[in-house]
Amino acid sequence: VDNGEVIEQWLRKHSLIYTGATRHPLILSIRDGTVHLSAFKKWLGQDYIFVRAFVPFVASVLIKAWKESDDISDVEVILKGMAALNDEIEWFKREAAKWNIELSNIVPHKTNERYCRFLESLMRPEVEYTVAITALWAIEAVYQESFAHCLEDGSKTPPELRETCQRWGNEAFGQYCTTLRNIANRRLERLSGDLLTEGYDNVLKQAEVVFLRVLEYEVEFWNMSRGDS
Ligand code: HMH
Repeated sequence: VDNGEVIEQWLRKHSLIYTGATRHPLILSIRDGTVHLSAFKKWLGQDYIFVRAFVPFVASVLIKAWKESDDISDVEVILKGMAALNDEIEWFKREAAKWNIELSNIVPHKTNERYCRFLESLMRPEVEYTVAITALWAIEAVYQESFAHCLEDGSKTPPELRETCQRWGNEAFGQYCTTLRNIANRRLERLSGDLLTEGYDNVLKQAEVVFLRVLEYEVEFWNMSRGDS
């Protein structure tokens, strides 16, 4: 039986945790304008640290794409993502200055450290490209869906936070996430069909577990910014 693409199946199966990550109370508070600016500032400082660790992770996915991918255009997609991260780091610096946040003084929160260590574990060469690209898609998709929600009609996002929401909620970033999902689906689909590949089932399971781990870390990351942990 064909139940559609692998990621769409996962999104149905794990819809509760997915919604938990993409419709977190912090995001809902930005959307309805009740967000505490202290929570936003805490998020900004911690996310700058996260993004700095995210760059080498994306570089590791790029290397895997170059070595393992069946489609040469994957490398270009990931390279564009890396180029965008270059702008993103500069944006964080400008945004932090606006809010009087001294980035060099930010101490990484335990939750952030755990998430960064998880990224580092995914950088190991033994981690398959399929698993790594699934993680990359999930990490980007959570931010895209979360911040796009804050820009929908009827949202009361404070004007000074709209630029932040635009950064991940814009159309082009949405397109990038769709492309990553298509790549991940293509790889996962190949595994599903390839019953003869030793450990095929294993890689599929690993990718699903990594997807769930990302969602858990994303929920914890939002929680941390609200000051729940
Ligand atoms: C915690 N997840 C976190 N930070 C980000 N900047 C993204 C995802 C998307 O890039």
